[in-house]
Amino acid sequence: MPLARLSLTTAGESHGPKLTGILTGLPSGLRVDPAAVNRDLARRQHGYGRGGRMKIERDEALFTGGLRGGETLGGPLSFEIANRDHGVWERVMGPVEIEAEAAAKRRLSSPRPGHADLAGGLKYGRRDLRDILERASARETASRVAAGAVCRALLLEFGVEIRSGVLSLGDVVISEPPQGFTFAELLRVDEGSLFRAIDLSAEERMKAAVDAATKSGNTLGGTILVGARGVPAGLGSHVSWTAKLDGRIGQAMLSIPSVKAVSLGDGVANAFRSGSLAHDPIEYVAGKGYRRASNRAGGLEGGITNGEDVLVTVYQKPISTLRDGLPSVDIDTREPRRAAYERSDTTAVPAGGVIAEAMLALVLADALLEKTGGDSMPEVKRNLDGFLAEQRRF
Ligand code: EPS
Repeated sequence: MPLARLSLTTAGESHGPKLTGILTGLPSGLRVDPAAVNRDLARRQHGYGRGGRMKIERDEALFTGGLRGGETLGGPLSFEIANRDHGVWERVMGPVEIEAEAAAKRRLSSPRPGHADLAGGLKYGRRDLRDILERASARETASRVAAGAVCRALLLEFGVEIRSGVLSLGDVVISEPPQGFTFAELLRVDEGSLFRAIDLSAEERMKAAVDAATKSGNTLGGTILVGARGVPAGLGSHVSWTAKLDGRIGQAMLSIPSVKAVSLGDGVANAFRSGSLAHDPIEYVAGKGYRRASNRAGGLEGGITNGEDVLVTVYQKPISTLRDGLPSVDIDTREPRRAAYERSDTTAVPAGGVIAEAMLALVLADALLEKTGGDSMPEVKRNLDGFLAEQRRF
């Protein structure tokens, strides 16, 4: 499991009445600003290449437990996000009652290659593959973004900031500067832009690529850099494989729908370099402490943060719902049949960055609280300050 102290449970189907999230393990006294949470939810909905659904939804988190007057109490934090689209799906997706005829019309019997449809149907014994689709849908990530926004608020109290930016979309790839991408590039991302790309000048080509894909019924993946700065050294641990923070970040990122690969720092590039060019020389700067001349490790060594910026690249495959359907089989006839098409997105890469930020916030907040302990924000702060003072004496 990637989480040591926090836990996040999400519930809800894509076209069900609502999404629900429960985040446990937070200290008391954390200020949660619903407007900030809703800003992240809106950022997730933003981005060129989404389908019709995003015009229907207006995601907002309604906090229902664990908060009083905008401050956490230390108990489970619960929230809900309504699915506006449920209005037209009620007869098909009612949690207690459905209408057989309406449900039969929306039944899915030819699974989409690349989606959970068939594997999930086989596992759960559900012959209406909608029973799998609805929960496997990336709609669920709205709950993660809301929980991530709360974790982001906690991290910000301790000077940790998280950002992301799109590095490539389809075959439009932003060229890497000689020193590699750094957190500085993430600070320049224009949140109002179409793709949240690291280089705004690439967006026109990205738009053309998305338009061409939409026109031909295709979909596009991409790569995203997500980073955190201000992360103290000493989060995570080398002592056992489950404690290693690089593994915990990897699991969190790979759990995002469509994310199929993760690189920590120059993780992928380093596999092609010799050792003398793959690591980060250690320096000591009086008054500042230990520093690195470069950050190829992406802020993680031996499963522990080293005080440099945490940098993670996530690789998103193209969405597996294609307008013309990929070759598949009808589970009723077992004859070849094109996969079913449901309204979907051409690309969700810009949203992927916001989701990756949320997952990084969740894992880093968890690792920070794991290190500090503490039931209240002042206690967490006192313990962190003590730990940082020890580091300065090291
Ligand atoms: C998704 C299919 C689309 C996306 C959805 C993820 O939904 P629909 O079938 O209702 O058009 O829009 O993403 C969201 C609803 C969201 O909030 O991100 C899928 O199959 O994964």
